[in-house]
Amino acid sequence: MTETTHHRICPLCEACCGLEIKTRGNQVISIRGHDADVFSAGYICPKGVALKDLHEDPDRLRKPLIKRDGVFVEATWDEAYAEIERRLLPILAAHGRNAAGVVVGNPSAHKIGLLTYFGKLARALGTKNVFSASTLDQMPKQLASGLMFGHWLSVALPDIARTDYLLVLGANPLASNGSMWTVPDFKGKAKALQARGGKLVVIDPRRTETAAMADAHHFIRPGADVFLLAAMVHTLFAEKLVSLGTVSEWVVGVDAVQQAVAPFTPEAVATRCGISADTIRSLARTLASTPRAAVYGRIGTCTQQYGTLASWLIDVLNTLTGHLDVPGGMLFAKSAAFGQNTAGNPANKPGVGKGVSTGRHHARVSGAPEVYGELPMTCLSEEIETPGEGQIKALFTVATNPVLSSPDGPRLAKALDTLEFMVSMDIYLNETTRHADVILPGVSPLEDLHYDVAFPQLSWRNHARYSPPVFERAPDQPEEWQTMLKLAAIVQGKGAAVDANALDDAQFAEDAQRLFGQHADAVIAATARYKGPQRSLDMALRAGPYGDQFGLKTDGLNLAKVMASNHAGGIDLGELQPRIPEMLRTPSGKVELAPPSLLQDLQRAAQDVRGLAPDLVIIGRRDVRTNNSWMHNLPILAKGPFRCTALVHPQDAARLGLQDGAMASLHNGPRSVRAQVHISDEMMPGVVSLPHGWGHDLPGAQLQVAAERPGANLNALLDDQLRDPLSGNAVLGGVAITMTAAI
Ligand SMILES: Nc1nc2c(c(=O)[nH]1)N[C@H]1C(S)=C(S)[C@@H](COP(=O)(O)OP(=O)(O)OC[C@H]3O[C@@H](n4cnc5c(=O)[nH]c(N)nc54)[C@H](O)[C@@H]3O)O[C@H]1N2
Ligand SMILES: Nc1nc2c(c(=O)[nH]1)N[C@H]1C(S)=C(S)[C@@H](COP(=O)(O)OP(=O)(O)OC[C@H]3O[C@@H](n4cnc5c(=O)[nH]c(N)nc54)[C@H](O)[C@@H]3O)O[C@H]1N2
Ligand code: SF4
Ligand SMILES: [Mo]
Repeated sequence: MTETTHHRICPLCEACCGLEIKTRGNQVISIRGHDADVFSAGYICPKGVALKDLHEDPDRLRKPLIKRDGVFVEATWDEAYAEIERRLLPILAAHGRNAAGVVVGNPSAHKIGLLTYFGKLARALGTKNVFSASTLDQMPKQLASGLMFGHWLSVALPDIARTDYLLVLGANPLASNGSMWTVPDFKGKAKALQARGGKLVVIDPRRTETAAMADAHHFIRPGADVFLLAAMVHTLFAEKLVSLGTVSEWVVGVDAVQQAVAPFTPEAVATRCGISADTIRSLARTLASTPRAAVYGRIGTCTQQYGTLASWLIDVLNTLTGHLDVPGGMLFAKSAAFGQNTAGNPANKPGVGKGVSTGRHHARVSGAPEVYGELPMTCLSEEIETPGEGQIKALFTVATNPVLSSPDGPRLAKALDTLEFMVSMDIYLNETTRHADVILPGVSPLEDLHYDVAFPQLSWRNHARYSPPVFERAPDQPEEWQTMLKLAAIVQGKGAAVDANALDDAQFAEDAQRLFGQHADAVIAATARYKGPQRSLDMALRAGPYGDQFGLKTDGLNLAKVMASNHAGGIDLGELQPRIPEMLRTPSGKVELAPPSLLQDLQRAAQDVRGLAPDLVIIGRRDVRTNNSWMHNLPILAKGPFRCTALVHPQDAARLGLQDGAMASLHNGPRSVRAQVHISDEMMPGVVSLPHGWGHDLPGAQLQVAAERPGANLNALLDDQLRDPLSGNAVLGGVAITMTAAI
């Protein structure tokens, strides 16, 4: 049989690397980086290679499962849809639309079918009970960026190829490969920065892989970033270092920021941060005096009680030091399709917009405000448990495993058992989907077409890349967008027999009408060769900032051209460029440096400046061979040293009587887990690190490889009541624990 070479973007993490995949028949022979890829230039990590194991994993589901008398049995797709219709509709009829909840997880961000069609299911359900991994992750950054720049995905990105100083807080891109910043081969780019005389500085409670290669690393007490950042802003004003540079006429709120940070002198915050006042001043001065400099913060700065404030202050620093919207500083990507901050469609006017707002509705039990259409994930258990109007009785989970990935997973597991009905779209029978009544499997990534909807909006360089499926899917296996449309039709009472393609045609026509009005028919005709997400993609590319405007601009982009560039590694659209004011979508048409809700929340921080540090707190950790909770079943990644260890500083180990390699019990109130101790001076004294996504020893899951070394579930230790009040994001780090040697 002949060998075929395919080029495919890796869908496993935000780096979006281009892969070269060789196949013979239906066998994967090899996976390596695609050297010609215009964006990732051959870079790859071990997870990319593991796509072969994922494709071949015997535990990966290939047929729908229906639970009958407590046991899962294989079913046809028609049987599964019929079961959902039969069980779900009476619940909606009896208890109303809010009786259904939907939870969508991280892999959906990497699937065009799930990302562009999930909203259709949520809208068809008409429920307020929509949850996602965003509130375990980046919602603070999205809210802060939305308030400042006008859209949830208008996130400023370090121009790493041209900067001379990069300050990184709460991110470890050497393990995570970058987040809210699509930057394959961060290490290579950081080394190039250092080679041209630039500096990388890391602020992290652990001396991470990224910190180890940095020019300087400062430990910080978990959760204290807001104090450090506010004191740096304070220093800029106190030492007259504020200089807005090219964006000065487009920024409002500078005076209000100056007033708001007045209490945060470096001396006032030093103990709280564990960083000296001199160091804080010096960080601020270096940032101000380096012409090309950038500050980047990620999950460590989000998953804490001041997550939105910290995310905001990072961009306040970038702005006040003249680094916003300049080469070598922080720039905004201009994505070829689906960007809400590009002219794109006629309704989307450059420079001003609706901005963002929160609290259009509230969680029933806690009263937490809606943010970006969602309620906090940490409200899910109580919304299922608490009786009354609007109680969740039926749940859809889509590509998510919250029993492991959300705080107080054991509580959620119990709550899921009380549901009247649960449907999971997932590729595994795992810790969460074992609670479902019906599981609908997605395709293998190698059987799926791919275009990144979200990540080009967060990319270090502009690009457009499309991957066709490597293998054909089984004849009866639907694509995930089709499943989503079927579910949407069922909950609308249109019947399980409805034709998903016909529904899609009708909905596309509606979208075209809404966006293009009198030109809708021409748009429908121009994109008629495609269906499903491909058709939406063609429309978005053609109407987008580089688009062919449906034939008006002959040298512009369309899907056919992007497809044709697949083997050449995609289409490079150049370095990021300054985009203010055109990219703004705030009602004022300005960068809002001082959103009132943030100034108000800063007072909460001001009252906590002298807060005492607990003796021991816990934080998370990522390893390059893991991906949240779901890749521990792949042999190539699972081999090697055991990774789910609790890192403890030698002083803490001595104080607590812990031995290297021995087991310890970790306690947080009534919650406890056991984990293996690894003594390491990588840790800041008083801080323990345990990775999340482990704990594969729960009965009923079908993950043979993962179960061999299950590890401990960090989220069994965390409380689901701690949140950043503005964004609803969970607090996943800096939580006080106690630790004892296990007997
Ligand atoms: N303590 C602590 N907890 C954390 C974090 C932390 O740092 N510390 N990080 C948080 C973050 S950032 C995130 S994003 C969340 C992630 O949490 P989740 O969004 O729940 O994601 P995963 O745990 O990765 O689970 C992904 C699920 O999707 C399934 N899946 C994989 N591919 C596909 C597919 O193609 N189709 C379908 N239908 N399903 C698929 C997998 O089998 C798995 O069940 O975890 C959060 N939890
Ligand atoms: N290999 C691998 N890659 C991944 C993932 C994975 O699970 N495995 N998950 C993906 C996902 S969903 C995401 S969201 C991204 C996340 O990408 P990153 O944000 O880079 O994630 P981490 O590697 O967890 O780095 C967070 C860092 O914050 C530090 N930290 C903890 N608390 C604090 C604090 O209070 N302040 C400061 N300054 N630092 C703190 C931690 O020690 C850690 O080094 O990674 C993605 N990529
Ligand atoms: S860094 Fe690894 S997992 Fe992430 S996209 Fe690249 S190859 Fe895939
Ligand atoms: Mo994430």
